Amino acid sequence: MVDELDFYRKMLTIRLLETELQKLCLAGLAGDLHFNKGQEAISVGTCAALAPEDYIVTHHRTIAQTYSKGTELKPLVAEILGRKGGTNNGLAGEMHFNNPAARHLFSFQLVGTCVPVAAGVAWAVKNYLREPQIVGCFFGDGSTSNAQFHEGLNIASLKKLPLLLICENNGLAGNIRKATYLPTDSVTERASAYGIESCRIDGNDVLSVYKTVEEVSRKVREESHPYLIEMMTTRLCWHKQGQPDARSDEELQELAKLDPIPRLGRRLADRARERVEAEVNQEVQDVIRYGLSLKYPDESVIPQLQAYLETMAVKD
Ligand SMILES: Cc1ncc(C[n+]2csc(CCOP(=O)(O)OP(=O)(O)O)c2C)c(N)n1
Ligand SMILES: [Mg+2]
Repeated sequence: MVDELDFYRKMLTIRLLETELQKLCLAGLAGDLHFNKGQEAISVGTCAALAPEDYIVTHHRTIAQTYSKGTELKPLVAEILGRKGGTNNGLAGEMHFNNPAARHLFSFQLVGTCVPVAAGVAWAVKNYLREPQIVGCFFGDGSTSNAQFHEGLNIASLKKLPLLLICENNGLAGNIRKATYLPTDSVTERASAYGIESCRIDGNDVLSVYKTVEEVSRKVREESHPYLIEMMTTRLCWHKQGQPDARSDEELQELAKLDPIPRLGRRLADRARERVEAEVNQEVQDVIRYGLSLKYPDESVIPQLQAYLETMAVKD
């Protein structure tokens, strides 16, 4: 259901959370994180349109997706800070994060790897579990120049897998610009080469993201085939915290005009918007304080890890 205030709350939560986490990175209290500033509409709109039982697989820029898919803030922040109480006991961190309870199955540091793995999950959902769920896979435009992207699309097309491919096209791979890695005008052309239907939308408009994913995911579910949505977006932050931006301040100021959060905020009544802003601000401050109060993991997490790995084993 379209709930503009809820979309605003979620996008703002991601923005303020990442702002606080960045301060911790710069103070040496958190690792080398990848943030989503400017790209929040993609994960919030997509995950709101997916069913809660649908699965997601993500790339390295993953905080927004996992929060949008339903991971609670406390275990999320604990994990990002490498503490006990994190979804993965503080051992996975941002880029190897997963939370099966929210159906976020994997995230990958290696660019492109998420695509064939998501195709494998979609194969298992369709042919092994025989469930009606679909798999959403989030990846960047840079990863479409990686061999694994092509392998994943090839098999997804041949096997007619229920795979929704979400390309977050920010026109950058790290600090490198599109002309260096993307020889086609669009990523949709790459999907066409594999006979995969696709469309291109404004990924900074959360309402358009939601509506498109709602329509397309129905097709993917009912007709069982892959579909690629190229979501055009703007990263308004550094690629990662150890690597300051190669773009000029002027360019970033120009791009900030496309920020999805004030864009949605202008549609809301002032009082409701201000109330949400105050609540989110408080919630983020509280959860950061909570995260910093937690202990780092020790060897006591090993039996828990072993028990977890056993639950992952395929039983016939
Ligand atoms: C296989 C592999 N090669 C190189 C890297 C280094 N690397 C990390 S992020 C990145 C850029 C990825 O660009 P894109 O997929 O567009 O995602 P974005 O960072 O723009 O969200 C690269 C090359 C990596 N992580 N994995
Ligand atoms: Mg990119």
